[in-house]
Formats: sequence, structure tokens, C-alpha cells
Amino acid sequence: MFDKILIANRGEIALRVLRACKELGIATVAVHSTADADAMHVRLADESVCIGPPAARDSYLNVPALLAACEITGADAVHPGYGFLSESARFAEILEEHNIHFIGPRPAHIRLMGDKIEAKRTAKRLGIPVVPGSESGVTSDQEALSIARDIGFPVLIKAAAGGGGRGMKLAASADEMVSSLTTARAEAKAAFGDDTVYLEKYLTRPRHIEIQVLGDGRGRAIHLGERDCSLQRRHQKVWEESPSPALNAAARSVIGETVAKAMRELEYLGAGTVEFLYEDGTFYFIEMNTRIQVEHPVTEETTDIDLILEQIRIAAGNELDFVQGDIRFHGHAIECRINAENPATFRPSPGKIVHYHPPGGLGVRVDSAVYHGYTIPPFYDSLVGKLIVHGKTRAEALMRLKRALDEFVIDGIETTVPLFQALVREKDIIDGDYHIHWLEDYLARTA
Ligand code: MV4
Repeated sequence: MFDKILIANRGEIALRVLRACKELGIATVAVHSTADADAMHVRLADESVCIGPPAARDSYLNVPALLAACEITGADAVHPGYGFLSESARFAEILEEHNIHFIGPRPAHIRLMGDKIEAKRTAKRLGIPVVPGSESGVTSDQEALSIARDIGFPVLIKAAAGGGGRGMKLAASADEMVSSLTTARAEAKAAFGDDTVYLEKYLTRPRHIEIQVLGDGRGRAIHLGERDCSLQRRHQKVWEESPSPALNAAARSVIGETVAKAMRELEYLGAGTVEFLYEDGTFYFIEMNTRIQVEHPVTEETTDIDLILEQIRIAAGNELDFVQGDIRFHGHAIECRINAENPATFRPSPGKIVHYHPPGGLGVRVDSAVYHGYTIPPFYDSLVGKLIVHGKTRAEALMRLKRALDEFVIDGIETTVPLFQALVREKDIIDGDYHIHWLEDYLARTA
């Protein structure tokens, strides 16, 4: 096992990793920008190193500074959390070259899944159902038109180097195709330095359902069920839950086993998420994320598996110590992302928290790094914390969510708590009847 882990992140995920390290008896190193000197992860770590000024590119993304921090402290492994350097194949390679373990997948798998065309080709080869579309990058307008006619309009043009909704353009008909392609290429070139684009049939009202996986890099891999992440605004997830209100146990086990088998064949190492769109009872692969995700606690609550601890164990070369048959799914979990934002306009609202009282009690978990008197700096994302509730049934989880939201006191800044207080009272939400456009439709309707 590792002796000392450097946590290359901030906020609630830095704290989450720190907690797993403490439970494993591993020493911790926090890194922080000058804006985060008062952060909770810095206070709770065994050691801390300042790695640069506030801007992330000069601190949390500063690879030489992170290497120096490893060198100074003697850390033998780095946990990247999510965001920042978590999906940088190059960062993982550089650490390896310095004999420091990267707590995450192998660089080759990070790189493979970073290319959305290669990821899709790999998924298809491994028996995972994919969205109908071009099998590779489209090179000419003629080719694009011909493929679009085959799969049928509307089609979505996506950047090979994109992902997470960045660099997508819709073409409703053949008339729009050439201009949409030109725009998509130009935007992809500007955003990613790569103008390769591919085509997919556009699914109009799907759900976003993702499967959590763990692999030990030696051909053992399991799935930990799904999370329904359909409730989102501008590609920022707002609410995640498991199980998905749209699936039954049989459908879950079919897609889960398909994904787990593919991960065994890949000899995938670490935690990962395979993302699908789900429409009319059919799953369509879109992307794979080779990192731990913000919403991982939902899966921890329904499986009782500590995903961060497993990431660390696997990265240290341990075998998975359970097989698929050992995994039991119980109850229902819902996560709400509480952001420091105006709940109607979503304008960021950084500043000082003058009163803080998180909810508690049975089935209530709050993953947050803020505290009474803490000032949220304006330089990073606006996540204040995640409220995760668990109940025996979805109805119990919803009831618990309602009362936990009413208990939550965060004064001094605006937060999205009132948005969730409204959502838990909406019929479609109570019925689990929603899709990827539901929240934006609701916000437009209630504006
Ligand atoms: C799609 C789609 C419809 N059809 N692909 C957006 C994020 C990126 N991961 C994939 N995305 C989409 N891909 C096809 N073929 C609709 C979306 C999409 C979306 C997906 C998941 C969650 C929220 C979304 C919001 C808008 C569009």
C-alpha cells in the first residue's frame, strides 16, 4: 500500500479523498493555491504545500509545481480527484516517469476514451450498443450528407476531442448540414486544436444514464449499477439518483453485465463511468469517463462500497476483492448539488458564509468542504456541497430530501437550495418522469 498520497485537488473531493486515506492509515499531502490557504482540505491534511496563485492553470493544473510538491514531501502516489488533471493521460505518464503512482486508469485508456471516435469504436467492438452514426471522422460534406441520409435527420455533429456537451452542433435537415459542419469544425478547432468531427443520430428526449465500473487491470471488473443524471442545466448536472426511475432490475443487470464484460476485455484499471443515452427502452453509448465523478456517493449509498478506497487499493496493485455476485443493490439514493448561485439566474454568488448548519440524521450525508465563517473564493466552480439522501424506497428518499433541505442553513451567500425545495414538490420529479431537457423546460416555464 502507499505511504503518502498527495491530493491534487481542492474542495469537497479533496476532503473525500483525505477521509479515505485516513481510514486506510495513509499519510496525506494537501496542495493549494494562495486563494485556498484557509481551505478545509489544507487544515485536515498531515502536510500542505502552496503550489501557486489563484488561477487554476498556475496552481491545480501546474504539473511542475505538483511534481515539486511530491518531491518535497516524499509522496508516493497522487489522487487527482475530478476535473483539473484527472483525465490528463500526459500527467499520468509524467508521474509514472517519476516513479509516482497515478491513482486512476492507465494512460493508454485515458487517451483512448479522450478521443470520442476511438471510444465509440472501442465500445462497439466490445459489444456495447452505440448511437447510430459515422464510424470515423467525416472528411467531406458529401460524406456527411450521405451518412446523414442513411441514419436520418436530425443529426448531431460532435467534436472528436470534445465531450461533456462541448463542441456539438445540430443539423435538422440536409439544408443545414454544410453550414452546421463548417461551424462545428471551426468551433472544434478553436476549442480543442482539432477539427475532427463525427455524426450521430439525434435522440430527441432521452435520459442520461451512466454505469459505474471498477476494474483491477488484471481482467477482473464489476459494475455497480447506474445513476440517472438527466436533470441538468447547460451540461451541469444538478440532481443524480440511483436506481434510475426508468429501469427495472432485469434491464439494469443486462446493461451492467454488458459493460462489465467489456471492461474485463479491456483489462480496465480503476474507477470509470460508461455514459449512455436511454430512449424508448434502448441504451446508446455516448462516452466513457476515466475518473471518479462528482456523483459517486449515490453509488456508494446504494452498494455500500467506498469507491475512493477501492481506487486507492487498485492503484496500489491489489486485486478486486469482490466479484459481481457479491454486489447487492439496496434502497434509493438522491444527490443534489448545492451551488453558490442565485437559484433562478444561476449567477455565481461567492462570498462569506456567515451561518452554516448542515442537515443530519438517518439517511442524510453532506459532502462539503465549507464551514461556518468560510469565504468561498470566486476563482473555481461554485459547488458548496452535495446533499445525498438514502432511503429504503424512492418515496422515502424524497421525503428525507425534503426535510434535509428544510434543515439546511447556509447564510451570507445565495445557494440553489430553494431550487431543490421547489423540485421535490413537482409532480414529474415525484413520479420520476423526466428527461435531459426537463429542467431547462421547467426553468423556462417558471421564469
Ligand atoms: C447526444 C444527444 C442527443 N443525441 N447525442 C451532451 C453531452 C454529451 N456527453 C452528449 N450530449 C448529448 N449527446 C445524440 N446522439 C443529446 C445530448 C445532450 C445531453 C446529454 C446528456 C445530458 C444532458 C444533455 C443535454 C443536452 C444534450
